[in-house]
Amino acid sequence: MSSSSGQAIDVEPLTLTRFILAEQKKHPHATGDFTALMNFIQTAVKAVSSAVRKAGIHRLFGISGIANTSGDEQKKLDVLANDLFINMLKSSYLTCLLVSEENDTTIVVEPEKQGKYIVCFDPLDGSSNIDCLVSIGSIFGVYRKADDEPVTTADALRPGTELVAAGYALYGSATMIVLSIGNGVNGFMLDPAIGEFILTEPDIKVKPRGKIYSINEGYSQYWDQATAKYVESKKYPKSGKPYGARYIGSMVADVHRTLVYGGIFMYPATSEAPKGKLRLLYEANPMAFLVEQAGGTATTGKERILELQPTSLHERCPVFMGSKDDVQDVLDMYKSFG
Ligand code: P6P
Repeated sequence: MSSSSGQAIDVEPLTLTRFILAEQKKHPHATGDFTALMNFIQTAVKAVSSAVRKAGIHRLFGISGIANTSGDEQKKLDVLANDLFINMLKSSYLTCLLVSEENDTTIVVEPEKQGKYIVCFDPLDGSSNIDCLVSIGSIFGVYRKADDEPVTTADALRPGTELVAAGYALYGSATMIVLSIGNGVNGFMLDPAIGEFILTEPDIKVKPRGKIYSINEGYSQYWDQATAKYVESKKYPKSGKPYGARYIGSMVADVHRTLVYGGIFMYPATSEAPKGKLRLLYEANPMAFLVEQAGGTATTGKERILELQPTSLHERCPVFMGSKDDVQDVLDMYKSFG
């Protein structure tokens, strides 16, 4: 079917909402709560996407941040994104506890609004890249409350193996949500014409081996021996061609490229940062969940990231994730060099 302008219009777009509803129908006992929760997350992402794309224009007119709904103050994008996620998640009546990169402590949802989900999220990861228009993103991981006890911080300090869903939004040349609800990974592109996320990357699988390594080589003097030896082996291989180097400095963009093209993304521990930089609850775990669901591997170099038992909300962990054969090479280096 074509519109009057001759552009083809899909009369049955497979939207993210339809996709999740179809998944829900496969589970007779499903309540529809997760479907509803994802709709609220979609709304937050659409609003953040709109704000991110306006940021440059607002700056052009001397507006440092973005006017919030009341228009009476201007907020920096990462604060605005945080408010959007918190407000959407709370107003869903489906969450009881939130952990945000922007908040030092947990956000306990008012008792009258509590539901069964716990969401750990980074509302705008890589926001330092906004001014140079590098892709940035939002990252989220969803747990189901494991008991009927009153909500405590312990409800969020759970290993990534207990995640029921994880995803990210990439605000790049287009806006995309990449999501897993535990049976594979799918990518949905935002169609601004209809304001819906459309399934464009079904069943994303990461290649067993890639040709790209991704790490901030500026810190190479601080790397441990295993990391240094691994990177050297990619640059000066005993046989075959060297790997290409790509590093965007925005985790969502670097991990998305790794999922699509294969290879390995690394943010290792260093002598300056013994646990690395990336946060376990709302960066490493959700991304590790997605990478494993796509057939890849995600490790600290010594342990499976999803099996780490968190002890604090904002703890960090070293990250090596991507193609399973490439990550195995890192694991072998740690076995040799400790
Ligand atoms: P560096 C962005 O600030 C971020 O948290 C991640 O998105 C990204 O992977 C990392 O930090 C980049 O850190 O030290 O290489 O600039």
